[in-house]
Amino acid sequence: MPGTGFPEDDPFDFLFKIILIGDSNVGKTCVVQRFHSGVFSDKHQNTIGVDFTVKSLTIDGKKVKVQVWDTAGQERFRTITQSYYRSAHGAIITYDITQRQTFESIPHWIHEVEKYGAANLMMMLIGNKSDLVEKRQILFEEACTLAEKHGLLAVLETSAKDYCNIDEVFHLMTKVLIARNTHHFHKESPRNSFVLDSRPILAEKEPDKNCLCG
Ligand SMILES: Nc1nc2c(ncn2[C@@H]2O[C@H](COP(=O)(O)OP(=O)(O)O)[C@@H](O)[C@H]2O)c(=O)[nH]1
Ligand SMILES: [Mg+2]
Repeated sequence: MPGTGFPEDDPFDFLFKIILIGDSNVGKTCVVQRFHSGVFSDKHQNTIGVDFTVKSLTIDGKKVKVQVWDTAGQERFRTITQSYYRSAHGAIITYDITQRQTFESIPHWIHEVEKYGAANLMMMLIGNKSDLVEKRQILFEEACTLAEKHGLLAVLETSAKDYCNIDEVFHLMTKVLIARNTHHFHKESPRNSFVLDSRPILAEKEPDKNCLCG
């Protein structure tokens, strides 16, 4: 079964470091907690600096350790956060589908990754809180257009609350990182150069139906 774990002490084929970035309150900590332990907590706790969790997954027959770094979006932690971009393989840029200003910050976050991350760092966009349909301020198509413009890998709408598309985000990122490492892509390759047609992989379902748990 794809995505199942394996014993902690087993040898592994890959170790990937994935960072979550985005404005405060978009749900980064909840997304990471859901992925890591399957739980959702309603309480908002400010993330101080950077937290990390590790999860082992078996994807395409490969044993992968996924280190997820949850960052604080607040300006005052920015200097701590920047040093973590350097060794990351993937960045998940998160916005809240009910808060337009968090979507408008995305170019800023992309710029941060470009400035501080490795040249081939893989970027993905997630629109969290997809359960709050009635409060939606950003259409899925709008996010796809932005992702395409910046050459991001994919866009997925998630709900940490409803456990929707959470595992899919990490599985997709991991699959692509495995493919890239298997094909010996070099550090100096242009960003996301292996992506088919350099188009983002968009959800296969219709907008608003891209959540399987609706
Ligand atoms: N409705 C809804 N609320 C969420 C979701 N994810 C997070 N939240 C809430 O949004 C707030 C901020 O979440 P948090 O993970 O701390 O955001 P962070 O600052 O980006 O780490 C908390 O009150 C969460 O309960 C979600 O998918 N749906
Ligand atoms: Mg947080």
